[in-house]
Amino acid sequence: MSNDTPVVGIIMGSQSDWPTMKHAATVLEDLGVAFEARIVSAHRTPDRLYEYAKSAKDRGLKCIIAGAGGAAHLPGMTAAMTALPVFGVPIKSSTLSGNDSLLSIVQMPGGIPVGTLAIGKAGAINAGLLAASVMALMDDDLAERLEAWRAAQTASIAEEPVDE
Ligand code: RP5
Repeated sequence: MSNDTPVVGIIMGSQSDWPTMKHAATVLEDLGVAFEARIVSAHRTPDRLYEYAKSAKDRGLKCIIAGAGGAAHLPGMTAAMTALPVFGVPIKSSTLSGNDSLLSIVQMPGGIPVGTLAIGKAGAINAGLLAASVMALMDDDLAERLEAWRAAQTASIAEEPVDE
């Protein structure tokens, strides 16, 4: 992780979410966006959640990526306590394949927004990219790196399929 002051906070409800959420971290690392990663559970550590969300803006964070599974209240409760942009990543749960996580995160009441991503790895990657896009609005060098990242992705896509 970068030594710079974090501008993106990645939070997750459990250590078990990290294999998914590390994909958001990898994107931010690749793009040179300073971030922090913390375990913050809406249910198991509610006081930690309160402290994290309430202090986020004053600590310099510009947006938060929140991953949670099952009864996934972390993104919504975080958004309830900060006006920073919150991107929610539904973790693919073992029992309901992440449909529980998705519905818990996406169906917010009007007035408290959570930008909800896809279930699992793709959602975590895209949350990292969205956070980088937000930061790129204020950072021309990052905007260039983001354009380069996307161009490299485009260039990596073969025109014809091969047998694997
Ligand atoms: C949620 O419960 C976490 O976000 C995690 O996805 C899920 C299961 O947590 P563990 O029982 O694996 O710690 O709070």
